[in-house]
Formats: sequence, C-alpha cells, structure tokens
Amino acid sequence: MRDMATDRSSVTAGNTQPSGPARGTRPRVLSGIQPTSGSFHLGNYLGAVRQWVALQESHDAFYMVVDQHAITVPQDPAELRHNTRLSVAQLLAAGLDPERCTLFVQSHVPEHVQLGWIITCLTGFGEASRMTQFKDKSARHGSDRTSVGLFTYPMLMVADILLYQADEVPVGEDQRQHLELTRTLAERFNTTYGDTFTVPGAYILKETAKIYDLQEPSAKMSKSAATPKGLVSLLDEPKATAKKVRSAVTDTDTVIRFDREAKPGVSNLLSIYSTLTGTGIGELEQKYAGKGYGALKTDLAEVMVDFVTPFRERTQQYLDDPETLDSILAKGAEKARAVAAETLAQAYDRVGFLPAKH
Ligand code: AQP
Repeated sequence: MRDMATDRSSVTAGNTQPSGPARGTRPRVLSGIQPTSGSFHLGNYLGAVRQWVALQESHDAFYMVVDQHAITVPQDPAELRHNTRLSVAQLLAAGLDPERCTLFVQSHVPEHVQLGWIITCLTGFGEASRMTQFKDKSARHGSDRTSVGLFTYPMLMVADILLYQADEVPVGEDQRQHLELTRTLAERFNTTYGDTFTVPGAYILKETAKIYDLQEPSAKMSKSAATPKGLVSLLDEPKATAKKVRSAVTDTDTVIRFDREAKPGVSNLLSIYSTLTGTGIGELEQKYAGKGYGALKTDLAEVMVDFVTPFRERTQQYLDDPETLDSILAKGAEKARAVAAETLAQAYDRVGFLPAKH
C-alpha cells in the first residue's frame, strides 16, 4: 500500500467518466455491509463504516445493507430480517445521516441482481476461481457445502458498485481483490459495448485497512474466526469488551512500539487506540514508554468502553423505532432506484436486449 492517507492511485490512474446518469458535482462513493451477524465488529467499523460516516460530508454517498450477499451462506429468515434492521440501526448509531447519504437495503433495488447477471456473463470462470475469499471459504466448508452464490458473489458486488457509477469504494483490505475485479470488468464492458460504467477506485485507509484478531494478531478480525475470544463485537456488554482488550495477545517483550512484523499484537492495539482517540502512534509510543503492556491495555479497554456504551444505546433507540427505520429505508430505496434504473437501462441497451413494450 502506498504511504499516504488513502490508496487512491487506482482512481487517478484509470477513472473513466461515461455519459451515464446525471451526476452532481461531488464524487460518488458506494459501499455495503452484510447483515450476517447480530453485531458489527471492530474491524467492520474501523475498516469501513467510520470512513462511510466521514465521506457523507464530502461525497455523494450510497450505502447499503447487502442482504442478498448474506444468503450466499445459510441464514435463518427471521434472523436475517432482524439483522438487516439491526445493521441499519448500527449504521445510524455510527453516524450515518439519511439526509446526507442514501441508505438502503440491497434487495429493495432489484436492479442489482439484474445487472449482476450481465456481469456474471462477462466474467471468466478462471478469473472468478481466483478470488481468494471464495477459495478460503470454500476450502473451510468443502465444495458440497459451498453455494454457487458464494462463487458468484464478487460479480454481484461488481454490479452493486457499477450501478451507481461510483468513483470510490470505501472498504477494508480484504475487499481489494474484488475491487480490482470490478475495475477489470468495468473496463471490459466499456471496451466491448462502449463507455457505460465509471471505473471505480478502492478507498482504503492505510491505518485501518486490516484490524487483526486480538488473540491471533496475524489473522484478520472476522466473525468467522475459530473462536470469538479475539473478536470485538460492538454490541457486546462493554464489560466483556473491556475484558477481551485486557486479555489481548501481545508478546514476551515489554516495549510498546509499532512494528507490524515483529510486534503484531501491540501494533494492532496501537492502531485501534490511535484511530479511536485521534492520537498519533508516535505520541502513544512516547506516552507508554517504560510502562508495559498492562497500562496500554487497561487504557485501551477504557477507550473501548467509552466508545461502545453510547453506540449500543443509540443502536437500541433506532431499533425501538421500526417505523422510522422503514421510512428511512423506503426513501433510500427510492433514491437508489432512480440511479440504478437509469444505469441498468443503459447497460441493457448496450448489451442488445430488446426494449420491453409496456
Ligand atoms: N478485520 C477487518 N479490518 C478492516 N476491515 C474489515 N472489514 C471486515 N473485517 C475487517 C470490512 O468491513 C466491511 C464489511 O464487511 P462484510 O460485509 O464482509 O462484513 P462481515 O461479513 O462482518 O466481515 P467478516 O467478519 O470479514 O466476515 P467473514 O469472516 O464472514 O468474511 C468491508 O468493507 C470489509 O472490508
């Protein structure tokens, strides 16, 4: 990754502005999160959602809860419905403002699946087979327990992004390969059928691109980790979160220094601490010089509690008002569909589908 705040080289290198749907003057961002668990984790928040909140001030922002991606692995229908609302409530609690961004649920905009099919037909089988997330997950579960949907999920994600002519996509490092596929397929479509799609760039913040598991600091913090001990779920009891932070794996040394290779556990804690408090890593290293890991962990546990306590309360308040949530989502879907329908119509025309006469 380049040594700058965001890795936006791909945007400046190849952005194509097609003659697509009317756009405002602000650049556009699009991103999504799966409603696959009862709570977002710290990696989701620091790697993605925090950037979404900031970008709604400067960008034309579209954010969605990707429930269609969620069913690529088995889901209980009642839980999925609940977790979709819970995800929206958490996004609002994190600071998304429906007056400043378009917030919606993926399945409310049928154009995603419609464009997804075209994108799937544009993708090589070998190309799709190289997606490392799919390879990892299918290897873990075995091919008989892996759905074809999980295999084609990156193509649906490509459609999600291209439908909105997004300039940038704020995500964590684990999505970089899917973003590269998006650029490849946008360019392929544009070359084959004529300029249609904006070629988007990844918006990945270097400091929080990958938040690591507190117990296994060489692995990404993930809800599918073998044990939840190193996973900070934002809706957990604050006391439990504090305990997880205090029990984080560090190393046998006692020096507090940022060194991703030699000291992955301490470096992860420093990144989290620095991002949540806005204190530079160098400043933290100085503050804890000679103090040992215990002091760092105790203070970070407090920072975490101060962060998750109001987050949990705000989430519950939104959840207690399903009518407001539904009305936000209805407006969001309407705004999203206006853009998505126009892009899809153009893509259908370019591909050569006969227009339907109503
Ligand atoms: N550990 C992480 N560090 C930084 N960013 C992360 N993201 C996820 N984990 C980290 C980013 O969060 C956004 C939403 O991702 P998602 O919809 O894939 O959420 P998830 O299913 O909860 O993510 P997991 O835990 O990683 O699930 P599994 O293990 O099932 O794949 C994305 O922008 C992602 O980059």
